[in-house]
Amino acid sequence: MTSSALPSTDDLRARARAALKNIGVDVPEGNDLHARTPLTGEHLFGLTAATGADTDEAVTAARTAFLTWRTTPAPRRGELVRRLGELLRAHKSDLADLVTIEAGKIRSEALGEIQEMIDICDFAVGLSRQLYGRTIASERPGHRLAETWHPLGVVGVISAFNFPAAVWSWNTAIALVCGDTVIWKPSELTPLTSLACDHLLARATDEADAPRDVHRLLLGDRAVGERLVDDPRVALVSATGSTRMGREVGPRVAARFGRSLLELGGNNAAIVAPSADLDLAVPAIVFAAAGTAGQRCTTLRRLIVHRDIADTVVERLTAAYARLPIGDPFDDTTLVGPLISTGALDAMQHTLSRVQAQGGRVLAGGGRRLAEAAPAAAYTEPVLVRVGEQTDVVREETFAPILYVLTYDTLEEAIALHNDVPQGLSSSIFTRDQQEAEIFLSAAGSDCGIANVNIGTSGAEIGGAFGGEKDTGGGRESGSDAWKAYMRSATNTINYSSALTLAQGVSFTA
Ligand code: UN1
Repeated sequence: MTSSALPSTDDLRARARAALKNIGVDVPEGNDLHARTPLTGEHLFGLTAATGADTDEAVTAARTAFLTWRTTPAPRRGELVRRLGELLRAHKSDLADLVTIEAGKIRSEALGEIQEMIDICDFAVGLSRQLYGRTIASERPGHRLAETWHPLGVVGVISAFNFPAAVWSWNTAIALVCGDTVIWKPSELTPLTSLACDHLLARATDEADAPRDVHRLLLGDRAVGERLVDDPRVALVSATGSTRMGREVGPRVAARFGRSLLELGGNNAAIVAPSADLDLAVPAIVFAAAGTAGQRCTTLRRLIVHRDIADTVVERLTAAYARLPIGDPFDDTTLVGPLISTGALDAMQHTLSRVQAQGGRVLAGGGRRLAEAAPAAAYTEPVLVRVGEQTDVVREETFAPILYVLTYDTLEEAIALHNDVPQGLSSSIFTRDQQEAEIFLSAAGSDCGIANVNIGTSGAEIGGAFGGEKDTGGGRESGSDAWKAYMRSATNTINYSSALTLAQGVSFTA
């Protein structure tokens, strides 16, 4: 199915302008960076990019603001984030418009992304009163040992096009309550969303009487990111994107003994066991694989189905794929919007031809849509591909809606297949057998940072820590105790006796 006609680029430009105006952002002007929309693939606005000097000045300003912010009581820092959350609530619809216009998300998922921002603000406000350290039993009489958490410094946030607002908020809301200041280098593909988020935070800082430079936005290309990566004044670089990007960022930050938090590629799989409730599993699989047009880092990319039910599962998925409404993401009936660019479509088609050359068989989808109506856009049918084995193409992440279907006979084999990829972000098992579920969640089961039962791989809540192992980079963001990555701990030994007692029984009396 292809849903109704596409909006024109002029309509989208007017809608973006209106959303920015409601938020309070002046329509930007410049020539070195282009806001465009994947809905038509066309240009919206010209923008100005940050220079190297702008980047250095932003780090200086953020560093200066840090010196005040770090001693502002954490619950007061929380007031800034509470105000940001209120502004996000008030402008939820405007922000979602920008996310749809720039990232191509369907309305419901764009609103969901803004909701995720509101949720992390709420979480961070609570956290601002819970940055707990521990008291540790000392081996010495009259001594106390304590663990104290202090702000870290300037945090550089590098984010990707696919969650142009939420990933920034996970990092920023937590970093701000932790007493850090933030410099944001967003994707070049989503500058308008970034301007809107930055402006709302600036409004919140004014209203909460916080230093303006607790946050700085730098629109620009890779050179801006590289400068942040190499600047020793940036204490933590939190980068979301491809494994290739992480392989460059990680060692460069480590070379100056900076910290990095990496959220890189995923190659997420779900095991479908013979006892699975298919009425639950099939729609969960379709959302995880085709939702966001396959452009989440948590997108389901591999389905490992028990041989006895493989034909039934494939038949039901094929039927569901045939019903997927593809087209204008502003149309409420659409479930699959465009890919971010024709380059992404080319990469998808290249992967499909490689996997077919390796014996893969396309079971459903894969055709291009709306090419006549919008030749510069990239609408595609999500595709199901049956593969006999996990070839090198299957083991790569292609950022597009391709779901590979593999079969298994024993759970042991399924888990081995599951873990036999370089990435380790998200995973799930569909089963009604508790023993199978527990084995999958155990130390000998999924090797991912996220492991689920009877729910797909994508769409995690903010309360849990988010991130993955192996080529996914090892970082944890968002909930649980991910905040500790944004702070430094100090161990304090306090002697409240009048005697000098040395640890480990050492005696040293002159
Ligand atoms: C991403 O794709 O970079 O779990 C983040 C999810 C979302 C976040 C995805 N909450 O799918």
